[in-house]
Amino acid sequence: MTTNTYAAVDLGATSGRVLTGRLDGRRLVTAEAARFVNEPVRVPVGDRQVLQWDVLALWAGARAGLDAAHRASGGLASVGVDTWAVDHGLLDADGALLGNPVHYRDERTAGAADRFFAALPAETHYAITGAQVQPFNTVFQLLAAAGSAQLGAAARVLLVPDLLTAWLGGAHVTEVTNASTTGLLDVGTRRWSPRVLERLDALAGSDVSRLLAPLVEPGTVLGPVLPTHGWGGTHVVAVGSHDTASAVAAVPMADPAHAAYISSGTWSLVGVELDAPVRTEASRRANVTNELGVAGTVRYLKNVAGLWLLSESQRTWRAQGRETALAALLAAAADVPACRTVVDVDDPVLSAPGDMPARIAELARSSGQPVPDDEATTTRCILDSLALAYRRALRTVARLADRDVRVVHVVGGGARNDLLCRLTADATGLPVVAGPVECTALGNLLVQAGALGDLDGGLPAVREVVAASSDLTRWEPSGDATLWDRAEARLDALAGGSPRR
Ligand code: LFR
Repeated sequence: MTTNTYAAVDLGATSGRVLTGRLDGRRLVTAEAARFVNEPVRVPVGDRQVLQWDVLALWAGARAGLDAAHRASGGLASVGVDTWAVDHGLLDADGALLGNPVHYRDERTAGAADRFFAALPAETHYAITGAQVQPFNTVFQLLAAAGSAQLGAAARVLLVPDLLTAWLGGAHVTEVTNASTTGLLDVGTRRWSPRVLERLDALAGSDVSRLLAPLVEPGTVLGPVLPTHGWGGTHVVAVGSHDTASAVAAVPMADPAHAAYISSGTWSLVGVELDAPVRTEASRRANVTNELGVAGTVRYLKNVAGLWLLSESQRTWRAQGRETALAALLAAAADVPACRTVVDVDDPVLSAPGDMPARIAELARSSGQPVPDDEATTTRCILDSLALAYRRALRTVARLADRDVRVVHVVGGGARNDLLCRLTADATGLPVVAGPVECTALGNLLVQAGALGDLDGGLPAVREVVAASSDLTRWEPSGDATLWDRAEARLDALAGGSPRR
């Protein structure tokens, strides 16, 4: 038995946490050292209110958690950082951060993708990167920032987890799982794509690509923490720094060839694990992404809007002094008839922060469906619509990857949303295995254990440890999918008659 304690800094779009883990035989014993909110802030820049991450508050929360973890454990063996994808900070030549990372939900990238694809056809870009097109991909963010004083002054660009990793240990690197979300990486070679970089530089009118840091694979020990932190003996390890990569690494799939996962948090990432990317034209048209995973894998998945719709609704209701406790919302929603109203959860009107219940009501009204008008009907509409979106995404991914999916694993915060898990089983017609909730942090911790030589056996071993260390709940499908078939047909009809992918 090893006595090493690892610490995971895991930052999500609404909260951050520091978890410690220690192997006890084939089990991982975890403890929470800190949990803190992540509250993005709008700040005027010129005539715009730019939505930014409060990265210094996140750093302070992580630092305090690591201090506590260091004291409680008698010394941490290692630390690894994961966060959401695509966003980044710009540093000057001294290594000072030039400004807050801009939030991927900020509107500054409007039109950037079209400008980029006018210079490099979308087909060519996908054939290289295998990356889905989202308005916020790093490549479009950098293009949108072209000509800004900040980009002009920058000597380095670091993705958010790499920024915190640099503050912990000093090294400037970009970890590949997150790099694969930038739209700048060749997913086949796992290296930056010279062709894409050359186009970005030409369009931006400057040498943006010189800002990129060298790539590292997850599981690389980067070196000791900076002496100034006062945690002598602790190493910084590059983990799957994209939160979804850490989560997928830890999904307790016994047979990955016949399993799908839904990493269910602010987003729902619905996909399968592959050995090689799928970069067909059909895949591009369906906007399925090939993100890099831990241990040489590919995460072939679709981004579906997730519990963001519910958390934004709760934020709105809280401001109105109304009911927001999740248990109460789910209990009330369970009594509303299924699929009464379904909306396209990926409708762009739902992507920016704001009054989600009002926007959902408007989508229902304009499509001639019953209008959700209270907490119960709105929550039910969100959960039914999510389950329906999962069904479609799963079928698309399985078809394009030629996979026979027999079980769906739901991990992350959504794993404790019993109603959503049950609806997901019903809508997909597949058994759902729910848990663990803290899958991302577990994946982060166990990649560190592997990097330090405390856990052999790669991903199968990681998943065995997760299964042995977690309480998992199984949900069987009800067997009658008629309701969901009809709801899907209704949504297709609303989308203009053509079945959506
Ligand atoms: C989930 C996630 C998704 C990514 C989105 C934006 O937290 O990392 O994988 O597409 O956030 O970065």
